[in-house]
Parts: sequence; structure tokens; C-alpha cells
Amino acid sequence: MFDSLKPQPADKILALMSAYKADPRTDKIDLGVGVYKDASGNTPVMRAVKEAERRILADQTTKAYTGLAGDPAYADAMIDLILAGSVPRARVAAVATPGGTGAIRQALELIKLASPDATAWLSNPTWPNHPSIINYLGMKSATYRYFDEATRGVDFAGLMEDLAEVAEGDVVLLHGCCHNPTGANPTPEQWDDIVELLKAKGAMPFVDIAYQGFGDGLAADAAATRLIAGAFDEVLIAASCSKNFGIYRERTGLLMAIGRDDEQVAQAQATLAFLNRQNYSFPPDHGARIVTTILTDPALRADWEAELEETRLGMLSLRQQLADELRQQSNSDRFDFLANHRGMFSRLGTSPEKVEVLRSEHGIYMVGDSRMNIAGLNAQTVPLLAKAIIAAGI
Ligand code: PLP
Ligand code: TYF
Repeated sequence: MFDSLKPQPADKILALMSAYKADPRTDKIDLGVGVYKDASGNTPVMRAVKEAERRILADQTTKAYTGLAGDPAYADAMIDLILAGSVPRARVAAVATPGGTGAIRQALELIKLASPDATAWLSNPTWPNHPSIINYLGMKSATYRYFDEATRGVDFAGLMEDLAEVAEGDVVLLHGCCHNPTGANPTPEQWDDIVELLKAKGAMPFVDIAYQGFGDGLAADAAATRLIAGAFDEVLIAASCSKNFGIYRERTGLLMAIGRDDEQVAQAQATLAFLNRQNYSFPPDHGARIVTTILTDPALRADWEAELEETRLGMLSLRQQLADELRQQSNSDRFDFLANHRGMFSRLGTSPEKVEVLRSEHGIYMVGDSRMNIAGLNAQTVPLLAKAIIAAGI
């Protein structure tokens, strides 16, 4: 049986992680996988997470199964964090999932069950797991233009032109904030236009929100998701707690399905619970319990928000420092886009060959499409990266 297994394509981001580990150079710089790192290169456990875990350890009286949808208190707290009343709670069906990836997978399975012929539209580029899971499930997909190679901003005219081709009942996958891999995001006015177009086309938005609090702040980063939630009869939202709570390995996510009326919401809720059961029965609970503990305790929540804000401002300041340094070293403003991007990533916009030169000659690791994890930098390495970028002729 196993002899017939074929090699599967590797995840380029995870392969880069291994290559970095194996590199013996001591001055190497890791701008690869999307994990937040502080100035010393550590991925810390957040203070509020530590305290929540301490309380759970002290107070938890059972580890019996939760429910197929996970703990309802977790769904309530997350729906409030992300949607903040932009749509009545009664219109939201939700299940806990193993990470944001689990939510994406369940959302796609739900789409496949409900509408097997629907096309899922993906930004070009997008997070590689989006097309990978869609292809694995044998679903139809198409891409819409997203990144302007010249300005390194959103190719808004291209995006609108491509989304004008969306058919009624198609699904359009949108990054709620902090686009991965480019770092380029639509303006609030552009979001209004996207919503208007998709409504006119009768398409269903599917929002992937994995970096709330990493861009312009918790509320600003959820603004597009809230706008969409309030504007359509049906919406899917896949949320991840991996980054903003720093609980990557706890596998903590939530899938929301917003429906038109009670009947639709009840059917969506039952289907989501069914899908959890088919795949893994009960979703993991530890990460969800940490998140619920933090979000429902005012002092813990304030401390989490404060630490998240420090994290966000640290990344913004690294962006500004890098843009300033490159302005000086290149004697031009052609890298100013780095300060305008938001979230953990920026796409530098150079060839795989030049990315390879950065790796082989300077020990700087970024994804082959020239995506850099800004959090992999610190005040000392920013000038080194700028120097290498100029030396490589980028
Ligand atoms: N969506 C995007 C765009 C991401 O970058 C990530 C990355 O981690 C996820 C979803 C889901 O992450 P996880 O499954 O670790 O929660
Ligand atoms: O894009 C990233 O780097 C993060 C982490 O299969 C990640 O989203 C990368 C690849 C993967 C799962 C998570």
C-alpha cells in the first residue's frame, strides 16, 4: 500500500526554516517563517498567556470533552473581539478549530458540501496553504490581481477588473488585514468599493484574519471584516489566535459562518459541528481556554492588549528604520513602501535569484518570492539588511 505513495510538494516556507537551522554561520538573519520574534530573536510567551495558564492549571476541574463546536464561551469572546457587534450574535454560527488553518479547511469543506461547483477566488499572491488546500479538496479556483510590482502597493484597478468576472455564488477569499505575503492592504475606501462590487456580483466573501492587532491596532485591523460582516447575508470568517496571542503550537482558531436568518444559522451551526466530527471530533481546548480567560478578565485583557500594542509598534518602528536606512543607502525613495506596508510581512519585490544571493552571500533568509518577516529584524540587523539589499543590486 505505502509503495504507491508519491512525494508531495514541500511547503517552501517550512523548508526555508530547516535550511536556516542547518546554516552554520553565526551572523545569519532569519526573515522566513511568520513567527513573531523580539529584539533578541525569541518568540516569547505573552504575560497574559502565562497568567491565564497559571489560573487554568490551578482552577481547572476536568478535562472531559467540551462539545463538537468547542466551548461556547470561546466563540462568544472571539466573535466579540473580531466582529464587535457589527452583526447580531444570533446571525453567527461558530466552531473552534485547530488553528486558523483548521478554520480555513473547515470553511472550504463547508463550501464544497453546499456548492461543489463554486469557484474560490484567491489573491495573486496569497498564503500558499490557500491554493494547496483548495487543490487537495479538488475545488475550482481562480486568482485576482492584487500586488502592483511597480509601487509594491495593491493593484487596485487590476483587482477590481478581475473581481468583476466573479460569478454569482462564487467565493472570494480576502485577507482581513496584514496581507500575507505582500504586506500591502486596501485602504478603507477601497474596501468599500470591493464590498459594493461583490454585493453586485452576488459573491460570498470568505475572510481569513490571522494578524488582528499586528497592523494598525485591534479595531482598525478588524474594520474590513466588520464592514463585510454587516454588509452580506452570508459570510465565512476564519480566524487565528496563533499570532496575536502568540500561541502558535496550541492550534487555536475559530470558524464563523454568518447567515441570513435563524434557520440558515442553525443549519450552518449543525454542519460546522458535523464537519468537526468528521475530521477530529472535538477541537483542541487549551489554547481556546487561554484566549477566553484573557478576553473575559478586564485586567488580563488590558495587559494582553498592552503587550500586543508594544509588539505592533516594535514592528512598525523596524519598518520605518529599514525604509530610512534604505533611503540613505540607495539615495532614493524607492523603498519607502516598506513603511507603508502593514503586519509581519513585506514583499521586497525582487527576483528569486537576488533572494538567493542574499542567502548565499549574506546569510539573510527570506522566502523565494522576496517576502520578509519584519519581526526577524532588530535595530542592529536593519543596517546590515539594507547594505546587503544595495550590494545585491536590488
Ligand atoms: N492565514 C494566514 C494568511 C496565515 O498567514 C496563517 C499563518 O499562520 C494562518 C491563516 C493560520 O495560522 P495557524 O493555523 O497557525 O493559526
Ligand atoms: O506564512 C507564514 O509564514 C505563517 C506560518 O504551512 C506558516 O503563516 C507557514 C507555513 C505553514 C503554516 C504556517
